[in-house]
Amino acid sequence: MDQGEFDRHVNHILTHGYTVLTDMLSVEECDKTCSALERLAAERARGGFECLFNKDLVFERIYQLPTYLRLIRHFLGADAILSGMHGSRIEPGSGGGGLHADGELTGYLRPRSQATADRGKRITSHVMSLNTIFCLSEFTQSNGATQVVAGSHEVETLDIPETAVERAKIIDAPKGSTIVFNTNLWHGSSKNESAEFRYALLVPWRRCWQRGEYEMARVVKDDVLERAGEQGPAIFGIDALAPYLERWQWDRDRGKPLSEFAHLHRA
Ligand SMILES: O=C(O)CCC(=O)C(=O)O
Repeated sequence: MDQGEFDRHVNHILTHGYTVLTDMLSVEECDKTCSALERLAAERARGGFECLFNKDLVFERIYQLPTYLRLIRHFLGADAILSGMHGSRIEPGSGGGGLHADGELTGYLRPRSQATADRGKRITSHVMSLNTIFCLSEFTQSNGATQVVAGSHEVETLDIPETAVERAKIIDAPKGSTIVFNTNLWHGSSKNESAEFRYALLVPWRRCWQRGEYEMARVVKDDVLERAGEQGPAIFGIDALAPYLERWQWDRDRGKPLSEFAHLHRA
């Protein structure tokens, strides 16, 4: 992607709160990823659709897409961390459950984490986190595609903006596209009125100093981290892991005790 196009995506996120990157995955990669989700669907109730990078090689592709990573890091810094990787399969007749902004569970919008001094206001001066949706199906007006309220990322108050529901627009996106949005943006799936499943991957990112939805440095399997190569430690927040020993006993780059304190390692 040339600089001009990259800048257009950056500006679209700044102004509207989201952008759509096309051709992130090929049709063949989308189909393989959907098949992997189908294999995992039987275990869905027991977390089969969570932390997918640990579950099949096809999911490891996601954080190896250079343009995608460049955009994430443009907003969240070079050490941005992966906060989750969830599967989504919206059945015919489902979806459209309502609009929300992300970060209520473990992010900075967590209701219990609001301080009186915040005066009910969100952080809008900086992008604190991004969510990304990989469209494994084509996203259309009628198959459960994501809907967004453009510009709502700038609303400071915590409550849903008054006209959000009327202003929400469903995003059309070709199969293999990625929707990237500021997690302050009000959004949600729409109703799937088609006869097919709508498949997607939901892949949120945060600043390295925020807590992720999972402690990725501990969740990621050793072989997955190794295959992630030199980007792996940043993506999985290895050096962001808070030490459980004193600083002089801790190897920050490896997220483990220094070798002379290996006997203090906690699994
Ligand atoms: O599945 C979708 O289209 C929306 C997903 C969503 O709302 C989220 O990841 O927070």
